[in-house]
Amino acid sequence: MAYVAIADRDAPIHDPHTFIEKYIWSQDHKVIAIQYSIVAIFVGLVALVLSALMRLQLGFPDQFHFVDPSRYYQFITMHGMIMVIYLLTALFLGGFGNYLVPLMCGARDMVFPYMNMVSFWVYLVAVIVLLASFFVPGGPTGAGWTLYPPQAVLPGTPGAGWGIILMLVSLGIFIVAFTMGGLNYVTTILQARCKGMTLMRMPLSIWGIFMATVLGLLAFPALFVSAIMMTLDGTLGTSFFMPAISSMGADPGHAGGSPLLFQHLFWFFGHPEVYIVALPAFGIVSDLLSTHARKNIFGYRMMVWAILAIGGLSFVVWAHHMYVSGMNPYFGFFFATTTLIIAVPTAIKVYNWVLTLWKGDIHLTVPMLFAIGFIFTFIHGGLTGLFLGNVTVDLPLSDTYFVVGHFHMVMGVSPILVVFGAIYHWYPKITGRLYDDRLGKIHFWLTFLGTYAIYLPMHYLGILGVPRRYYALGNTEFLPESVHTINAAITIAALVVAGSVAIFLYNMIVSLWKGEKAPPNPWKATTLEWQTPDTPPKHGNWGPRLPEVHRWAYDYSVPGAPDDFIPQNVPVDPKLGGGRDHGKGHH
Ligand code: HEM
Ligand SMILES: [Cu+2]
Repeated sequence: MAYVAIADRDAPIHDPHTFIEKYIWSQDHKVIAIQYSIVAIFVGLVALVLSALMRLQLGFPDQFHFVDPSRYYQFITMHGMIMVIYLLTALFLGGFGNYLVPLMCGARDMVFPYMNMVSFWVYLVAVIVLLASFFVPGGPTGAGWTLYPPQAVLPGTPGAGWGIILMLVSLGIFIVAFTMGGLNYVTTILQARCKGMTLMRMPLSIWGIFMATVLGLLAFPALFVSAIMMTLDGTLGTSFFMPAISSMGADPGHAGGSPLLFQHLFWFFGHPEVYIVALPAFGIVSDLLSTHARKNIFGYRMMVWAILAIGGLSFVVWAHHMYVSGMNPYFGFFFATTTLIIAVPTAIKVYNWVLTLWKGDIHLTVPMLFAIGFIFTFIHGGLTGLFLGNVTVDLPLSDTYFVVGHFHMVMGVSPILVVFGAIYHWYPKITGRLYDDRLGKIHFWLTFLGTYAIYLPMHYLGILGVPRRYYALGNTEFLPESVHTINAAITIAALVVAGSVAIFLYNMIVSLWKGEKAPPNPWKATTLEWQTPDTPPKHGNWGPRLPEVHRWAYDYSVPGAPDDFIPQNVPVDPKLGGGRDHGKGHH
């Protein structure tokens, strides 16, 4: 018998019997999480290959003639969109969200398991529609991941026929899938936590996933309507975004639309999207740091409020992406101010991560290495964000490689490091096997050092004036010769990093069979997912009885306790310390 918990009550749920019900049309959040992750990682590898092709062109412009200007635009667009939406958003929420929410909250499954299953299959359709655009006449859209009209739908832009329509349709389908999943995560977190799991006892991973999902539910609709409106502009000749314009000597028949309206709608979604990716990473990295430093997270309450504050503020900064659009200077002043205010809760989080490590019993495990790597890359990406957030500094840097360096550091590499750390951290629970530690460490060092070799020089290129989205620089007069040498070096580093992904995949796949059997709680962690009766957990997660929670998620190294960790479901012994509880004061 399997159960679903609504609040503290157990009720029977759909019990699968056949192979197909268990692993294909599965309603088990853990299977759905793995399905989401595999598809996201697969499509992410496509984006990685595209970036390697672009880098080959940029590093050795005379050797690789198969990347012509049109292809280059198409590759940029598909690479950017896939990385942000179809890899990172899908992996953090559809993957980790699905796996962790019920387990960390002490629930048997999501509240709406059937809708959860449909969410994955709709996501798969979105990915197929997206990838189909590689095979249609004209190929995928080359409008840039920002899809700005009017060029996105005008002939002359690669993929202006089929490509852009498939992109917009795919995004629409993705948003439907996300909404079905997202309503599940939010409802499950609010309604299906086990007894004793107060909001202020939830692990920060759950807080991050929760807030990111709320942001998604509020931000994606802006993209959804823009996708519909632009599809109509492109197919039926409406003029929501298309102004009166002549294109290649002809009149495409549009009048009165506003391209700027699209930019506002896009970035009203686009900026919170950065935090849809970042907040789950913030939450997860907090738990990794605490667990592997054997110390409670520093300033738990502050961390929760910072997540909420960052999420709220992320809706009032969007026009910092539009400083060069000719906006009223007062408007720019407002958005620069809000942007800089976001730095405050963000900096608080960084200080708290560092203070969590302070005097900790730091174990340099593979997940910990990735978590510490994240602190570095996030600080560096965040600092250049302060530059770009100021209108006057942004104007000359806009659309240069400084921007490419900044956003890859802060929302490309940083979340990816957390993704890797999280996969290494939860792999023993998900698969029941241990991976090869040495390969994991090699993977870390190649990725971490390679990342800096790729992105640090890009800031310098940008200050020299190397423009973004150019497929070749030619013999541009104002750029010194060193630019070409640097570009070649960046490409070599990028190929090394891309190659190191093979080590990761090899380790993850081969360890499924060759890896040692994992103990149920190899990291001696406190959170509930490590306390399941089976490893990997079975459908329904908890056997006959739901867990009951007695303490927060961070009872590491409690003075006087026999072990250096006390799981959340261990009752509080009044003679011992621990059991700190931010929701209701002490016991
Ligand atoms: C080794 C890994 C990666 C490499 C080598 C790489 C390389 C590149 C290159 C060469 C460009 C085009 C730059 C230009 O000409 O303007 C680009 C753009 C971009 N990348 Fe990456 N990238 C990597 C990982 C990522 C990740 C993880 C993300 C996730 C956020 C990401 C997001 C983007 C975005 C949003 C764009 C902008 C696309 C546009 O301008 O429309 N990249 N990347
Ligand atoms: Cu932004």
